[in-house]
Amino acid sequence: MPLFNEDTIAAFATAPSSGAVALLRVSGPKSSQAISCLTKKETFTPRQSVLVNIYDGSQTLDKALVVFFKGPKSYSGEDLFEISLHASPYIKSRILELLAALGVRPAKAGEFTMRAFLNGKMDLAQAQGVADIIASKNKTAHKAAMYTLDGKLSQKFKNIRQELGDLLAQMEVRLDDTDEELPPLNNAEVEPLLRKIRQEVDLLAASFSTGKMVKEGIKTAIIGLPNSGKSSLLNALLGYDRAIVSPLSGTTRDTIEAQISINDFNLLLTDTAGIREHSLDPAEVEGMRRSRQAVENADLVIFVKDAALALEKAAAQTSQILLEEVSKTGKKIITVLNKADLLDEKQKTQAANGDILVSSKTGFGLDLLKDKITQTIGLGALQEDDILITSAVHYEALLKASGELQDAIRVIDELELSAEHIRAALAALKDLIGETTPEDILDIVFSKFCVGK
Ligand SMILES: Nc1nc2c(ncn2[C@@H]2O[C@H](COP(=O)(O)OP(=O)(O)OP(=O)(O)O)[C@@H](O)[C@H]2O)c(=O)[nH]1
Ligand SMILES: [Mg+2]
Repeated sequence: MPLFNEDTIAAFATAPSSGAVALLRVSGPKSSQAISCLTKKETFTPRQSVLVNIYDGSQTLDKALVVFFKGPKSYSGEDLFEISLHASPYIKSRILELLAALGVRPAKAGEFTMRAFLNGKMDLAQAQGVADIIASKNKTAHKAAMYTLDGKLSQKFKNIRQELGDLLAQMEVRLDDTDEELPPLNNAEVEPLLRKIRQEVDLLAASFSTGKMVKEGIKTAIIGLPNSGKSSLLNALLGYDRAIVSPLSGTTRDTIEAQISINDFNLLLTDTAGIREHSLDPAEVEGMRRSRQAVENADLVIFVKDAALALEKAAAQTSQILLEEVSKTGKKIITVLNKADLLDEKQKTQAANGDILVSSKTGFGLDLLKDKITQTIGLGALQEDDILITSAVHYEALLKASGELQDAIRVIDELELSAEHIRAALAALKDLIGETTPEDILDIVFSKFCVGK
């Protein structure tokens, strides 16, 4: 594949705002020339770190460590420099200006990795792994990303493609075989093979919902009647006072979001306004609308009941009606009986009824709740070598392949038609590792990267 352009690009690989040192990357055909101009040093030995002055005209702008990577043995596959500068906002903006004057333009998001892909340093699935590893916030997300980066996901895609390619080849020789010299394919063997391949594709596609939760976090809405202790539970899980708590019912109006890490997963918690049957206050009505919206958006609902009221028939019934409404969304729900500290042992057994007993006040039951969360969402059962799809581009390609395979099975008795669907399934699978990926898909993949990677 030819390199899509000849520009030389530069960008900081480190975060814009913090740190003592900033790492600048310069990649492309003019990089040696540009760095020589800035440093007044003619040549750089590849992979050797040297301390040099960076000049701004006759003035020294900074003392910097420079490492040169000669293409193709570099991250991008081109001549590439990594320059460690002092992270002064002035130095950082000035060096980009000096480079621009030498014909080096700022890099776009993901452009170094896009070049690495176009120069054959990695396939598209692995490039996705680069973005995922940078974004990984916990052990599980990190593991899934490392699998992708290591090429294990690519290998899986390639194995499926190989099997399908072999089968298609068999079909195609028979389509070309007008004299019918070859025995026809035995559909009693072809069909189970196609089904097996489709099952593998479907399994990978099905891992997307888990993969997405692992990567982005489990969206969890805290729902219940007013005053049940939703905001208190949010604060207790977080370990600090994020939301306002008060004995008055109807305290929370806006939804409040916060993140925590539990059992190696990320939880995106949303505290919501308590839902009651009637309210004349427009702000509260809007708050309740947002609570219901939070349920719609959630992967998981924590439904909070008030232990102080659990033994009162009318209150328990109101809570039950709301729970039934939430259940109708089909979302996964964990019911929690909060304020357990107000109950004696006998009342606890009476009231709990399958709910998880917690006290946001004392912290009682929170660990059990955390375990229940990972269990309910199915992440507790994740195996060591489970491969997870985390990219929407991969997911869609797999769905497309699965649909084509289904069609191929349906028309299995018509060799030509069936082969056509298998060809389409193969094309979708090729998109996954970027063998034939159209440019718009590449743009989607790489636009999600940070600048400097
Ligand atoms: N004893 C006891 N009191 C609690 C507990 N959790 C919350 N409370 C009290 O219950 C009252 C309501 O708590 P909030 O957390 O504001 O309840 P909420 O569900 O967020 O209420 P709204 O935002 O109005 O819907 C406050 O007075 C809390 O101190 C608990 O575990 N034990
Ligand atoms: Mg509240």
